[in-house]
Amino acid sequence: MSTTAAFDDHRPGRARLSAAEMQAYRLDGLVKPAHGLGAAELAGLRGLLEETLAATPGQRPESLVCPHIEGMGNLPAAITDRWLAVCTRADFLDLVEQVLGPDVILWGSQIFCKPAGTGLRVPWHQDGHFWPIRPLATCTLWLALDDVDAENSAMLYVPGSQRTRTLFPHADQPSEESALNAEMLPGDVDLDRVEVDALPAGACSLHDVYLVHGSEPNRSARRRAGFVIRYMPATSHFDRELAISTSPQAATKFAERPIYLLRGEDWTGKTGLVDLRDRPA
Ligand SMILES: O=C(O)CCC(=O)C(=O)O
Repeated sequence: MSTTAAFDDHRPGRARLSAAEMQAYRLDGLVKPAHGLGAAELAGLRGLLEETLAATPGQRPESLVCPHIEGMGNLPAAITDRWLAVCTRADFLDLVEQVLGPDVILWGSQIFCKPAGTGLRVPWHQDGHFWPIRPLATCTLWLALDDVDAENSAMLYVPGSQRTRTLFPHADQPSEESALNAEMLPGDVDLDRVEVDALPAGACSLHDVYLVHGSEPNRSARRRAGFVIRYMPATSHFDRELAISTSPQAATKFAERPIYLLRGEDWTGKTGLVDLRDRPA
């Protein structure tokens, strides 16, 4: 497994999506920015992942929800603070600000670590089916902690499937073999147009809340680990009353979890935000 990042060490200053990257996000619903982690940062995060897995015995590693929040999954602050620092990185916020606008909320994160040979399937879905955000809007940053490709079950997606800005029906299908408890109907997934979100370790992709995506079980001999960070614009409301269950394996605790304002202003005033705008990068 490679531990060599494909990028130079992160430099201070703003990270930018190029015009072509912005266009790809608008057209395809997913973009792989040229910006990524340096080798030392990647090594640190992979160590943090190992500590997190060691601290959560008995939990499926595809479904470690919100490791940035103390107490979620019984994680200690010594671990959660470091995941929170990843979620609040200035360069990541610079990237998502370009697609969400200047008012940025951190409302969730998840480790999707599929062990070699045993990783669960992530059924075809649109994120927005599961999430109590109104108006519906979120940009997910998927950060590769291993090299991920078709062989070790990288995320699959249908480019352009986000463009209708509608949610397709999802059928309830709770299963111990699956990381989510609902799946889109087969006729609504255009399998002829599927692409692979292949990324070298340290790289990330950004995807839209309406994008059709999923992933297969990991049948390879290589682990497939990613850390996903969920950002929404503070012009939307995270409605804690609309809490629904997303996963057979994980407690999402939508009603009580801390949700953080990271940049700009809270325009709805209804979510109940923790102000982290002054947190040092
Ligand atoms: O990592 C995966 O396989 C799925 C991730 C996903 O569904 C998401 O980030 O929204």
